[in-house]
Parts: sequence; structure tokens; C-alpha cells
Amino acid sequence: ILDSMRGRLELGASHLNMGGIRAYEQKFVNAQRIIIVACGTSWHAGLVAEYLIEDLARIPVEVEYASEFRYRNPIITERDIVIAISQSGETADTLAAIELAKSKGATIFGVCNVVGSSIARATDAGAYTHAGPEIGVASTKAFTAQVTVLTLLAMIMGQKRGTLTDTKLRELMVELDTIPAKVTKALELDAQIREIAEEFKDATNFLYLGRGYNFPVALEGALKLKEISYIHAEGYPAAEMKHGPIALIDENMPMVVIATRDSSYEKVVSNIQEVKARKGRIIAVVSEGDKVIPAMAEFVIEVPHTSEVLMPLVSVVPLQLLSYHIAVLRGCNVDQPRNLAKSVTV
Ligand code: F1P
Repeated sequence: ILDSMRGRLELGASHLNMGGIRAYEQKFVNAQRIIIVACGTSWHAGLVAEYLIEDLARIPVEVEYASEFRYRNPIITERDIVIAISQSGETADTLAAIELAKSKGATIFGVCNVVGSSIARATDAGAYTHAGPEIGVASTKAFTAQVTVLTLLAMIMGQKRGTLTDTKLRELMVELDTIPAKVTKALELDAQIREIAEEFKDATNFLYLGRGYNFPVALEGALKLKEISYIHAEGYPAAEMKHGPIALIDENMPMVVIATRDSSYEKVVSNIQEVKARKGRIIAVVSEGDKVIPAMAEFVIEVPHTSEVLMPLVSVVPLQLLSYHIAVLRGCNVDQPRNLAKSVTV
């Protein structure tokens, strides 16, 4: 199993510096800490990786905005592994964060989409995502590909460190193979999501809530809406709502709640109750067959069920579709949003 995963990761290796994980396997196994640096959507993929690596491999992870990390005075040692994530491989802030970490002796592992890009060349090792060119400026399939590579990486680390049993590893491998079909099913929700978009196309604010693995997905849903439809949107961990954002809820506030069946499901149900009591308009993303939340939410989007570790790969899809349809209905150019560059090189 490990060999097949290695094979899958090393498919992403090239003749450049992106040499796959094998040469650095021991470094990963013995890592004291992993620092993830990235921007935008890639940073959200990094947050998912924090959950994955801490859960499966039990290595402490810090996720940093490269744009902030490069300008402060972070503590970095040669025992650290820095994972740099970038779709374009040209993001100036991520490149600068890599250079800083390198100057302190850290090992740099890249997760990039563009072969031979500046970031790929600056890393010691890495894996290409091979998601194909992102036609639009806003990252979508790159997120899925990044999370997939990072999942495999966490699984390899977990197996090598003995924190992930062979049985659990095998189960995850089998489940990973079901993900493409589940993503296809989620994409088939297109017409239903367009109807929801019709309802909310004139909204001026949106809140996105999620817990656990679905928290980074909430952030990513909000970012996609901002990027392509120019609607103000914020993502929060669902439990943070009571620490501030709850004040924003009224009958005009659409709330997208990612509430798939996982270890925090019951808590998310009680968050939904709190929103409902304040007359917020709830759009809930739930696991197929859920009977509880459909009775509470105004709109329900059912996605195929999968375990929480892999759920971001499925639950992000309806949020991307929602942003897309709202943007199109508002007459926005989804491929070339205003003010946004494909590669932020300054
Ligand atoms: C990072 C990023 C994208 C965003 C936009 C601007 O790019 O913030 O996530 O959608 O394209 O750049 P990258 O480092 O992943 O190429």
C-alpha cells in the first residue's frame, strides 16, 4: 500500500528539484514540527493539511500566511520542515517565505501545480499536483488536487511513524478511490444550486460556518464568493459564532453551514438552532440521508457521505458552484475577476 502511495506521490516528481518524498522520508518521519506557508486558497488547503497531519501523523503543524510570515521574525530551525503550497508556483510572498526558511536551514517541500515554476525550483523536494491549467484566476480544482496530495502525504507520514494502523490506512486508501465518483455526484447538484443562487444573488453579506475539517472549507467558500461575485463574505469556525458574528444575524443574513455527518455534527446542529432562533437564512450542506437538518434549514444541499478526513474534497464543490452561479447571475466575469491576478508576483 505504501509503495502504491509513493508511486502516486512520485508521479508528481520531475527532473527539477521536486524529487517526491522518498529522499526526505526520514526527515518527515523525525520532524519536530511542520510549518505550512501559502496564500489564499492554497492557505486553506494548508489548514486542511494541519488537521490531516496532526490527526494521522501526530506531528505539530503551524499554518502561516506567507505574506505575514516573511515580514515577521519567525523561529525556524534546521529541524523544521516547511511545506509551501502554491497553484501557480510564482506567488511572491510564498517564494519569499521559502527563501527565509531556507536561510535558517529548514527543509522545504513544495506542493505546486506548475512544473518548473519558481517555487518548484526553490524547494528541496515536493510533489506536483498536476491539476491542469486553472483557466480562471480563482483556484478551484487546484484546491482539490492540493488537498489530495496533502492527504497522501499525511497518510505516508502516519504509516511510517506508526501513528496510523495498517487497517486504518487500508480503509482510507479504499475510500480515497471512491472520492472521484462522489465529486462527480456533487457536481450534479449544479441545477439545484443555481436555484439557490437565484434566491441570494442580491445579498450583500454572507457568513460561512464549519467545524473541524469543514472549517477551512467554510473559509474557502467565503473566499470564492468574495473573489468572483464581489459579495462580502466571512468564514468562521461554527463555535466562534457566539464570540462575535452572532451579532450580525438577522432575517437578511444568509448563512452557509457545512454540516456533514462527522464527530462535530451534534454541535453544528445546535449552532444551526442558534442561527434559526435569530431568523438567519440557512443554506446547509449535509450528508445524504440526513433527516435532522433538512427540518431546520431553508435550503439543503445533500452531498455523498464520506469520512470527515476526506470530506473537504466533497464539501467544497457545492460552495464553488454557489459562488459561480451567484457571480454569473450578477453579471460578473468569473474567469477574470476585477483586481485579481493569476500569479501575485509583487
Ligand atoms: C494564491 C492566490 C489564489 C487566488 C488568486 C490569487 O495563489 O491567493 O489562491 O485564487 O489566484 O493567488 P497560488 O500561490 O496558489 O498560485
